[in-house]
Amino acid sequence: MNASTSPSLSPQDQLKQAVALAALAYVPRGEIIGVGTGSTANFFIDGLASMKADIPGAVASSEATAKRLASHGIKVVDLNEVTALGVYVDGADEIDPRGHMIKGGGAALTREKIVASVAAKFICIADGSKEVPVLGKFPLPVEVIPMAREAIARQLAKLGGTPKWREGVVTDNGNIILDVHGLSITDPVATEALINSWPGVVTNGLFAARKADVALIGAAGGVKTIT
Ligand code: ABF
Repeated sequence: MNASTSPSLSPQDQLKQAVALAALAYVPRGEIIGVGTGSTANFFIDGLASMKADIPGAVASSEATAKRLASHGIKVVDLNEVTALGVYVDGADEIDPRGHMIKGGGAALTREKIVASVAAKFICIADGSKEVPVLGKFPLPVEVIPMAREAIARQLAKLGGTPKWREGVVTDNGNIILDVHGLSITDPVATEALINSWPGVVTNGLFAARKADVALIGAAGGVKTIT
């Protein structure tokens, strides 16, 4: 356990908190930053509160993140009001040794990808359970315009996976999520581009064309940095 993590947390949450706090070192003073979504990102937001005087504000990747930032008194800035973000800090569902990721377990993948695309650096924060040699054990989320749900599901099945509609979930953008089970994604850049090319797909959870520049991975021995 890192000296600054909370002993009352579960071991996995301690790892999440350790990487989240380590990411604070990458926050450029005086610059607006991008902030992701999820339990690891929440630890980052809570840590960011201690340096809120050092940043003019943050762009949120979800309504939930915007609320949490605001609850700490951190100014939430619309992406349309900024031309650059020093860093984007976010968790992942899986990350491979090259920094390619699957994201979107929290259904915020599209906004996450948009905010990440504007940032100079992507800092991925994840506990060690997220590290995999090949992406795909975690079902790949795909955000789809509702009327295209079955058409896209048929296309995804042709890739060899089993798409399942995440029923009851509507994204912040009013769309649905298909989770593709059973893929082994050996070429994440090509797979990301292919799925995104189908009409009706808003985006998919592969973050490969824009991968992590720095990954902070939490393990029992401490925080491992992969660049
Ligand atoms: C976001 O939160 C998502 O892209 C990813 O699905 C998830 C990771 O969640 P957690 O940090 O709770 O494991 O980053």
